[in-house]
Amino acid sequence: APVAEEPEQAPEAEQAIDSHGTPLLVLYGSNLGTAQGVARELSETARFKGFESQVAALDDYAGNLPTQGAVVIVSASYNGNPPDNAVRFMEWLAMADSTEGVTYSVFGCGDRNWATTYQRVPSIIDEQLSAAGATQLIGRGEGDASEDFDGELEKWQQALWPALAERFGLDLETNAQATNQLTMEFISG
Ligand code: FMN
Repeated sequence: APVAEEPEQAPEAEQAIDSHGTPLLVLYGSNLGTAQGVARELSETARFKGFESQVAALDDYAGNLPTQGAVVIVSASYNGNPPDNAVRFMEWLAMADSTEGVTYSVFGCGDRNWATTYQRVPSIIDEQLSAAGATQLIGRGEGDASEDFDGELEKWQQALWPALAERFGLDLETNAQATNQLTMEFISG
């Protein structure tokens, strides 16, 4: 009998804090691996912060977005069109009745060299999710491959984690600081 494919797992990250187990699904639309790589890193960070996190392609969750926890979406655009593994998702989303109960945030991987369609797919995903009733956790992030992509990703993450902490009543910062404190005491001791 065919075996159901397991969702991709980020490598087990060492946990800095106790697991609270809040689900964080990280979905990507990616042809060349940039958005997929960002998604994996985000999921690893999430595990480190005690989330129960999985990574998958957008198409694996067309019509099937979870309402438990949060969904983070990272996508590229190709001449304004979705990457190959986000085509079905975009088709579903354009017709979706309701995405109520879904809490999400989008980070777009783009390149301003494609001026007229810069960030086209991530902006459509963001708009359509919201229009169908989903709750936007924080504003969309925009990484520009021709500019400071990593800086933009960092800035967006600096808003993402505190927003998740607030939404789900988590104590991520205090725990992270406690860990830093311990590390410092260890080093100086
Ligand atoms: N970026 C945009 O913002 N809008 C576009 O329309 C767009 N079209 C692209 C077309 C081609 C053929 C290529 C190679 C890149 C394009 N880009 C565009 C940039 C990619 O979306 C960006 O490099 C992204 O990080 C690639 O992600 P991936 O490696 O996950 O596929």
